[in-house]
Amino acid sequence: VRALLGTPEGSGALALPTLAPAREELLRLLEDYARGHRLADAPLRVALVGATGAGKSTLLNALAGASLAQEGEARPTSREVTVYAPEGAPLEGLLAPGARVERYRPGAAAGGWSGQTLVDTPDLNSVERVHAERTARALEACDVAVVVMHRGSVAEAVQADFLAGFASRRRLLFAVNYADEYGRESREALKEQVRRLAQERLGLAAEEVPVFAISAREARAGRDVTGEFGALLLSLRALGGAAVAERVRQGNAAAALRALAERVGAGLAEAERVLGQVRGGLAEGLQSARALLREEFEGQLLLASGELAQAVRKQAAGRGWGPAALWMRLSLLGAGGVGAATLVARASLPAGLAVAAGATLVDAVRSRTRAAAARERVLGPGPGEAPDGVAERAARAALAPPRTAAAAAGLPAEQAGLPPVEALAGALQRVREEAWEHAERGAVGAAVAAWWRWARWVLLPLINLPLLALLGHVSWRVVRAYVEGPLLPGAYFYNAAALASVLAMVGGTLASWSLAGAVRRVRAEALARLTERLEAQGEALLAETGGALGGPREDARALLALVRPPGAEGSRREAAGREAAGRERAGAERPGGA
Ligand SMILES: Nc1nc2c(ncn2[C@@H]2O[C@H](COP(=O)(O)OP(=O)(O)O)[C@@H](O)[C@H]2O)c(=O)[nH]1
Ligand SMILES: [Mg+2]
Repeated sequence: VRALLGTPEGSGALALPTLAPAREELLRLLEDYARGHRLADAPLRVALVGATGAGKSTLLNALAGASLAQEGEARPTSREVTVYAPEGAPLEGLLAPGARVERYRPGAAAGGWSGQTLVDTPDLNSVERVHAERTARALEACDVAVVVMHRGSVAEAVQADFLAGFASRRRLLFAVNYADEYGRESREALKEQVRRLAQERLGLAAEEVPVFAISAREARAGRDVTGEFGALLLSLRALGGAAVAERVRQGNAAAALRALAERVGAGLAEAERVLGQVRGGLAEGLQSARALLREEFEGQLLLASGELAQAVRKQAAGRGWGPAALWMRLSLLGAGGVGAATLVARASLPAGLAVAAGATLVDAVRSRTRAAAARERVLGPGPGEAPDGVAERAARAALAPPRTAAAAAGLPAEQAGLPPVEALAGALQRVREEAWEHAERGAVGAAVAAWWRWARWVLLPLINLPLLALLGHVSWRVVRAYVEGPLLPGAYFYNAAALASVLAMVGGTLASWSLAGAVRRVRAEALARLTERLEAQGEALLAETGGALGGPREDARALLALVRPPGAEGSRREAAGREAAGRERAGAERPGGA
C-alpha cells in the first residue's frame, strides 16, 4: 500500500494532482493502517475524549483508582495528554511533548483496571485549537475512544465534527457523565440523543453505539449511582482481551484502509474526469485547428494553381507524342523565347538555335525560382500576416480548450499530456510541408497518369490525326508534283505549315484545357493528404493525453484493486469482519502463526 501510494514528488497514486488536497489525510490513514499492524498485540489503548469539564480526568482517575490526572474547576483543565499505561507497554505515538506518563503494574491498580493503556486528552471544544489538535494526535495513536459528555456537550457540533474523522476507524463508546445530577428520565433522554447523533452525524449503526450514563465523581468514591459504570468497565475489560483487542485493531486498520481507498478512488475518478475533459477539449480544439489549416491550405493551393498547372503541363507534355505534344513542350518554353528563336532562325539557323537554347535555359531557371517562390508562399506566413504563421495559430486553437479544461482543474498542461504550443506548431508545419511536397510531386504524377489513361486513346489521336492527315496529303501532293509536274509553289508550303501550326495550337490548347481537371485533382489530393495527416496526428496526440499521469493512475487502480478486491461489496462492518476472519484463518494455516 505504501509503495502504491508513493510520494507526491515521485510516482505512485499520491502524484495525482487531484489527490493533492487529501495528501496529508492519506498519509495519516496509511500511518493508522500501519500502526494497527505494528502494534497488533500491544495492550489496547483507550482515549478519553470530550468537551472541557465533561469529566474525562475524573473518569480516568475513577478507572485507575488513583489521582493521576488533574481534575479541574478552572477550565480548560487539561492542556496536555496524560498516559496511564501498564509497565512495559509500548508508548509509540503517544509521547507528544508535554505528555505525562504514569506506569502501573497490571492487576495491581486500585480501580480494578488491568492491562490497557488509558489516555486522558485535552478538550475538543476549547477555543485553543492546539487542544483539539493534541487530542486528534493522541486519538490517532489509540484504538478506542470513550466519548465523555455532559449535558451541554452532547449536541455540540465541534465534537461531532471531530468524531466524524474517526468514527469509521475507531471503536467508540459514549459516556453521559454527571448522572448524579439528573433523574432517570433525563438520563434516558440524553442517551437517546447520543444514539441519534451517532447514527446521523457519525454514520454508525444503532447496535454500534454503546452509551452509558455514569457519574465519574461518584465512581471515584466507589459508588455506581446508575449501575452503568460497572457495565462500562465490563465493556472496556472485554475490549482489553487480547483476541478482541486484535480484532478491534484489525477492524480499525481495515476501516482506515477503506477510508484511504475511498479518498484514492475519489481522486482517481476526479483525475479521470479531468483528463476526459482535457481529451474532449483537445478533440474539439483539433477540429477547429484542422478547419483553419484546411481552409488556409485550400486558399494557398488556389493561389499556387499556376505553378501546379505548369508542373502538370510539363509532365503531360513529356508523356504525349506527335505534334500536339511538341507544341505543348514548345509553349512551355515561353512564347517570347520561341518567337525570338523563329525570327532569328529566318536569318541564320545556328543563331536561332542558340537563342532557343538560351531561352530554354532562362526558362528552366525561372521555373525553378518560381517553384521555390510558390513553396515559400504556400508554407510561409501570408502577405500581411504575423510571422508566427498559420501553424502556430492552429496550434493555439487546438490547445486552447484542453488547456482551459486542465487549468480549471488545477492540472498543469504538461501533466495532462498536452505539448507546448511551439512543439505542436512545428509538427503542424511539417504536415503542411509534407502535403505541399505531395502536391508538387506525387499528386501531379498521379493526376497526369489518370489524365493519360484516357487522353492517350481519345485526345491525342483526335489532335494528332488531322495533323498526320495534313502531312499525308502534303506528301501525296509533293510526290505527284514531282512525278507529273508542275512543281508546287513555295506559297503552298507556307500555307500548309501555317495550317499545321494552327492545328497544333488548337490541339495544344485543347490538351491544356483537358488538363484543368488534373490540376483540380492535384489540389484535392494535396488537401486530402493534409487532412489525413492532420487526423493521424490528432489521433496520436489524443492517445498521448490518454496516457497522461499513467503511472500514478495505474498505481491508484492497483491500490484500489488491492483494497477492494472485485466483488467485495457489503456493509462496512461486514467487510471488516470478513477481513479479520480471513486474516485469522491465514494466520492459523501458516505454521508458527504470524
Ligand atoms: N457532579 C459531578 N461532577 C463531576 C462529575 N465528573 C466530574 N465532575 C466535576 O467536574 C469538574 C471537571 O471535571 P474534569 O474531570 O476535570 O473534566 P475534564 O475537563 O473533562 O477533564 C471537576 O470539578 C469534577 O469534580 C460527575 O459525574 N458529577
Ligand atoms: Mg481534564
